[in-house]
Amino acid sequence: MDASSLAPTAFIGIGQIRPLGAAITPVTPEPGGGCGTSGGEGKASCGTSGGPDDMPQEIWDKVKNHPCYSEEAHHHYARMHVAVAPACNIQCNYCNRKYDCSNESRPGVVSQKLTPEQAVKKVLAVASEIPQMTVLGVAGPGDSLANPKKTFDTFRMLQETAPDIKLCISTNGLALPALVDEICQYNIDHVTITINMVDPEVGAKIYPWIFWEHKRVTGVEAATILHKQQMLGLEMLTARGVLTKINSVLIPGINDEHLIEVNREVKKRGAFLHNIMPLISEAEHGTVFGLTGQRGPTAQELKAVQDACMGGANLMRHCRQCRADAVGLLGEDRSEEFTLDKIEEMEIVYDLDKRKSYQDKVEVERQAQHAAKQDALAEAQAGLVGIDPNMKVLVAVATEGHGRVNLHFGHATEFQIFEVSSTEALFVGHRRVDLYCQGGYGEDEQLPSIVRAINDCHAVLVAKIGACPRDELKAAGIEPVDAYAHEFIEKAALSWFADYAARVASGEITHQARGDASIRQGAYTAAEVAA
Ligand code: CLF
Ligand code: SF4
Repeated sequence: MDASSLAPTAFIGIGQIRPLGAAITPVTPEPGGGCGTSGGEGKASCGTSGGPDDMPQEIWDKVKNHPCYSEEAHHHYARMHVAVAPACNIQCNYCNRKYDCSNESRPGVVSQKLTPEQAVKKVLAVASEIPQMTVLGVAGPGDSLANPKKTFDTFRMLQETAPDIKLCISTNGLALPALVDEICQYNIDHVTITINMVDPEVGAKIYPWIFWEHKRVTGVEAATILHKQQMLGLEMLTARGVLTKINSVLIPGINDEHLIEVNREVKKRGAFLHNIMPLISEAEHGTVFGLTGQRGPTAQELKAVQDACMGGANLMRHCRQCRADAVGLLGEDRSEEFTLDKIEEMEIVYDLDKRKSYQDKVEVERQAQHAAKQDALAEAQAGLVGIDPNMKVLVAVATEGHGRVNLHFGHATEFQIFEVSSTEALFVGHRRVDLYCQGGYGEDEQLPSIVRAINDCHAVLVAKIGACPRDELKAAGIEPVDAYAHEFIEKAALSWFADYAARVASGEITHQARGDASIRQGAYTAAEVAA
């Protein structure tokens, strides 16, 4: 479907959604205890973009090198998942764990299931090869806490051998309250709970059944039990100072506006972050939603719900909806380098001192980048004086890291999206795309899908771009810009915006609203980026 042809009624307008605001009364978390890793005075009020000045030191220490809990950290630090938890105690209409594709990147997908012993060996292998891998997560392919022995055995063994690696789990929450003490015992500092509803009537449309007290429970009764367990588990973790992130899957027509209520309720209970993710739904995945034609949201529908939640629980917007065996920086997947066969042949040397000194270097580079970016931004902001403060546009950015516009259009497998105005360039998400440049030449068949993915953007900032995609983007109304190659992203975006606003003011161009964009649903192209 061409995103530009989507009916306007398909969009959720900001005005249609009740904004969150000052009316929210946060519940003061109970005093911390246990765990030995207390979060201090309740939760910090910053989002993933926060830094050391925005939160208590003990919270910053927990998030500063966790790529999911700190947006900035995800450019520098990697995570890995080990697929030790195959079973699940509920059924979600968007999940089918039988589907497996090595090119597919989405939750529940995995190539090899591991025993705890195999998992620990794999973690040590990755830790010795990727010293900036700081977090081990158990995120399926089933539910981490429906497999408590395998999950906790893995963490126990790993703690004994690699104490510097942070432990993280993701759960549907059904078994959470009963296992909070064990979570604290293993110093698991980060817990994600997937919460898609706080109203069991909504929940009954998402969860056909749960397995509870040795029997299958269905319908509203099942959703009621799940809801109570999720809320109780969240409150218990907050009381113990464990940082919690809430993942919510946005399912148009089922829980889209309802997620604002979810955001309000989880904030009340002390959630550190709220990650609203798009439903991925294709018939080929064999899920109930895929087979019944339930669509995922468009990019603007997702953004509208996220924007409406601003002011509530802080948002994560850089999630990549990882596989249950993902390895590497968010957005890259190196799991194929660490299959069991390959690990057998590797010389594994887990060297804590070497890892620490590497991470110290990463921190030095991070600080230098941060300082240079602040200088660049101050310079760019001088050019924004007098621009209509109500004018906001989205720009897509091709980057391979270091916070700069430094990637060829044809080499991008995703674009970062920034909302630019006269006051700031704000990261609001990313869009995965098919690789345009395949084996050294442009794949013109990919262009329409790339245009659809960034169709709500006014410009795309790249290090370089060929004549053909340049013309096609222009024809679609998206300005290809390579004038800011290797510049810091925010500075480039603001400088382009100042120039754009000047052209609008002079009458050279007319400012027009853009359309909507599609979110990539199927497997992504795993083709190698041409050298
Ligand atoms: Fe893994 Fe999740 Fe821990 Fe991160 S992922 S268990 S919190 S270490 Fe991160 Fe991946 Fe999004 Fe999850 S990008 S799907 S939010
Ligand atoms: Fe699948 Fe996770 Fe839902 Fe279980 S909780 S059915 S593993 S998505």
